[in-house]
Amino acid sequence: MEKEIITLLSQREIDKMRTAGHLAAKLLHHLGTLIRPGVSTLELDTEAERWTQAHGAKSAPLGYKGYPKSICTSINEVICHGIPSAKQVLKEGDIINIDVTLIVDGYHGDTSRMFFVGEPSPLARRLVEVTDECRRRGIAAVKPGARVGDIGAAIQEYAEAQGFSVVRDFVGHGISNVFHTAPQIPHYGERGRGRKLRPGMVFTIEPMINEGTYEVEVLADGWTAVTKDRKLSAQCEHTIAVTDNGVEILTPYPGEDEVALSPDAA
Ligand code: EYL
Ligand code: CO
Repeated sequence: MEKEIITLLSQREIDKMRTAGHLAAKLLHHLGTLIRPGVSTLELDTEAERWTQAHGAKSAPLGYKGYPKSICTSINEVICHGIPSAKQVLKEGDIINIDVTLIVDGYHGDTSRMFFVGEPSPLARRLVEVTDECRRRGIAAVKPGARVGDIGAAIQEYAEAQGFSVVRDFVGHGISNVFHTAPQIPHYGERGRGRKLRPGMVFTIEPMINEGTYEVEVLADGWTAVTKDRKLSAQCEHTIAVTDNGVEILTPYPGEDEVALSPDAA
């Protein structure tokens, strides 16, 4: 197989990715403060678009391949690409992923996380905690010289040991002044396989972890991806950069460490 070209970003470009990423994380936090029973996902989308424009940024999903809204809102059995709607009203016990991608000065920041609507079931809470830990472990596998397969292996090993499954049909992706580019980052795989990571590579890690089967079904709307067995799914996403000695999270959530060095990095 021909090797795809993976663009390495300059320090100046990574600075722009950081600006976009930090603003995306700030929007995600803002939307989180609005979550409560009775709020519709359309209200979240409307506020996201207003906030984005007020901050001089652009929503990347809006119009991307015809996508009709500014954010994705994926509730319970929805894996990803849930479309905000007035008919979709949050209720006590729901778990919801909000996924935002902002464009600032031409560069993208892509991040998502789970929120609880009131009190989740113990199972839902555990699924969300495991998904968060999967992202953390995937990011910790990133350093120069490591391979793409190391990331997926770290995620898959932990998720399956916890009794959950890893979605195959959607993967992380390179991101820069384009929304989606090489490399693809599967959240499953084998250590030592795949492309070698080099300083300047920038991509997302966005594991989708399911309670039951990893199989996906896309609803008749053509966008919404749900679990085939309609059991719960959770996802969280960061945009990261490979640095000279490890990894930088470009979309740190308020309170989260901005720079996460690999455990064995200097
Ligand atoms: C648009 C395009 C099918 C998003 C992401 C919105 C949705 C379904 C075709 C990836 C790919 C968000 O946020 C994303 N990744 O982290 N497409 C996306 N769309 C869309
Ligand atoms: Co995203």
